[in-house]
Amino acid sequence: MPTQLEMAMDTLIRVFHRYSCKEGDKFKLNKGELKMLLQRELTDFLSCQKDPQLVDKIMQDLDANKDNEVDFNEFVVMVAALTVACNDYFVEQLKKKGK
Ligand SMILES: [Ca+2]
Ligand SMILES: [Ca+2]
Repeated sequence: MPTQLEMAMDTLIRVFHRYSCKEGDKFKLNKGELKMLLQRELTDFLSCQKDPQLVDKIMQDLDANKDNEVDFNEFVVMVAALTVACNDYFVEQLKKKGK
């Protein structure tokens, strides 16, 4: 039986490849694939952002090696940053409850 953390890691890999294999390079997300992933997998995160340029901005931010594609390393950086933000919120709520 895999642990929860192992399953979470496995899920990250599977989600990335589900979108990256649709067009062009199977191991990288182009802008269309990234947009689809964000819309379907980060729906809440995206729906509270009204900026129509958001996907372009995220793409630019994530694309560390400037090849106009997001590889798995670059994708994981985004997930880690979002997870840190969620944890900050979670800790804040716990602290409020504790008082
Ligand atoms: Ca691709
Ligand atoms: Ca890249």
